[in-house]
Amino acid sequence: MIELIGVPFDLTGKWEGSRLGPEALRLAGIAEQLRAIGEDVKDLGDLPRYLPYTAKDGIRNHRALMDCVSELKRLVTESLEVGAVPIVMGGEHAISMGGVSAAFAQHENLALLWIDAHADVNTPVSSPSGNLHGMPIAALWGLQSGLDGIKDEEWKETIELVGPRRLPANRTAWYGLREVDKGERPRVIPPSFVAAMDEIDRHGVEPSVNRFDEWMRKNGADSLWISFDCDALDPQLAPGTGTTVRGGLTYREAHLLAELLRELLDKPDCPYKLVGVDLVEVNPIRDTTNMTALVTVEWAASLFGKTILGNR
Ligand SMILES: [Mn+2]
Repeated sequence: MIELIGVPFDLTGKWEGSRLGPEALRLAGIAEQLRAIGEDVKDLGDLPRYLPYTAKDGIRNHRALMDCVSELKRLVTESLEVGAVPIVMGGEHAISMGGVSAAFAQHENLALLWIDAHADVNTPVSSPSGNLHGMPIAALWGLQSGLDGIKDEEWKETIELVGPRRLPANRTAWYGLREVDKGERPRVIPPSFVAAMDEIDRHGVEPSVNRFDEWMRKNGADSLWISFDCDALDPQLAPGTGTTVRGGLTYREAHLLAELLRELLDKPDCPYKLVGVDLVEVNPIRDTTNMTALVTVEWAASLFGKTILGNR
């Protein structure tokens, strides 16, 4: 069973508007599309809205994010405990801390596949903007803030909330990267899996997905959380998102990626299973005719087994 969890949170990025993302994904037919391929889908509704608040000299809207992530972690934990596969509908990518940390608490050998134009592994000191939405992987890794005072205290609280385990680098995979900040670059290296757009341009989607499978097997991962930021897609295809970067995945590349991931997961000898998914950063305020939510829903349907001939 799939459980949909809406997280209308958009207070730590550059633009507000992705709080409308969960509703846009519903109107794009996420439940119907997944039911059409035989999935049992339950929509748990949305988390509450959290009010913006920034402590003096603190990280912008830190409290709101902590309250949101803490509640999401609780809901995803419950979802996993009843044997469901949660799909967390954002909202900003910072919320992924909630689902990933809940899954990691139950699956010690979890790997995270981060499909995104951005690495989102900034710390408060390395981030050019200071926006929390670019820091979720640094929090999951338990990196230090590099700052003093209230910002350091807030960052320590963040790390504690997503702990006590620290996601290891060799269970972190990036796919579709094309805008990595200078301070992030020393972190986006092996033993993590990295498939940046230039590799996908040169060799294509299939070899990179096969390399991902080899990496998963080598590192002994037995479970997988897929965190899909719609800005991994090319902005011509998915303009409705906060931080667009040209040169992203085409429609066909993205679907091939989803279909190949499904094929890997369905192999009888596959040692890892899909435990949860984020679909984040859909921002209808910046979109045209809900096309970004539509393409995100279609992508999710491919990930869960929709094929052209329907012969999964
Ligand atoms: Mn992201």
